Amino acid sequence: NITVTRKLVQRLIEAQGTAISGQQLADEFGISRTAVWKHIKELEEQGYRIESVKKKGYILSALPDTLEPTDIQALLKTGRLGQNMHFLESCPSTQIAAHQLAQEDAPDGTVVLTEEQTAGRGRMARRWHSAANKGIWMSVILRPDVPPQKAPQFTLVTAVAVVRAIEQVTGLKPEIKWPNDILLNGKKCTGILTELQSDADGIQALIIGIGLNVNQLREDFDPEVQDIATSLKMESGDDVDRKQLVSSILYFLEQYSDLYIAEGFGMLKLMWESYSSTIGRPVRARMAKETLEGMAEGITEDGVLQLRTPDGKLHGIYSADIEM
Ligand code: BT5
Repeated sequence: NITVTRKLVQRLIEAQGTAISGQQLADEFGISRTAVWKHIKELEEQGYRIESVKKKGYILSALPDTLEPTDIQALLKTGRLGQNMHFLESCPSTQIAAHQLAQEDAPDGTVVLTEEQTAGRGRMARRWHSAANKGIWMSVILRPDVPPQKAPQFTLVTAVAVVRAIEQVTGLKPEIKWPNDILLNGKKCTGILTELQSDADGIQALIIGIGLNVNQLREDFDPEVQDIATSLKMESGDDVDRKQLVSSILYFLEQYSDLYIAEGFGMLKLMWESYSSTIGRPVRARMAKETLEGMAEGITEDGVLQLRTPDGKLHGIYSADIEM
């Protein structure tokens, strides 16, 4: 049930900067050239920048800063991820919405996106601050055919995908802090939360939550995180196109999760380690019952952090907060 206006945008996005004449668009959509022109005007009012080049036609030169799903889908280069996309103007948490959809049999690759979360969450019931209209607050439903013990690595696979997408879209060079943080200049720009729906038959669904600070300024952050958080805009000095970023994250996430499922963690472990700020450094790992200090030597094939304490013992860390 997509309107002509939306289809027109998709057509202009797919043209990738080459002009399409009003006549051609009129023919394709079975409407008059005047009607095409009216749709173009309407789109300009919505914030789309469209140049009309004499004798050539229309070129789309900029998209408005919205998360319009049909625009994102026109940018997508995936087979499955994001092909089914739910957009919510505001919601408590995209994780909650995605869990619900997964129970209702939403297909592998379903994405939930929102402009604002009123109860965004991190690990262990911590809060995730999600300023309205400034970030990417997204959950992806995957239904991989792997045993439950292979689930935790999806957090690491997702971290690599998000780093690659940030690099591709902004040129920034993020680092990964084990297990689920992405940092720029030592401050957190992304958190990842992987949750599981499983039963006796194994994994029913993975719900991968990604919170990415994109266009916030310092004052847009809650005082609680102002000193530890950063955004892509704060680091690059530019506004960043959230639609491109979503499309790029989904592209890399599909590539890397398929690679992980087909060939195991080997390749991705190497990539993860190359982006890691944790490995090869002295760290403090705060866990529920104890705190250990030592050298982070690497991660295992299972994604477990290997920490060597001064007494020479090697400890496998499954879950912790890392301080450096
Ligand atoms: C995380 O937890 O980093 C996982 C965050 C996942 C958020 C996404 S958004 C879409 C989806 N829907 C949800 O409801 N959640 C997911 P954790 O490692 O526990 O870190 C939480 C800590 O990060 C908090 O205690 C704060 O210190 C800090 N924090 C909160 N909001 C932040 C922000 N916007 N930027 C940077 N740090 C933040």
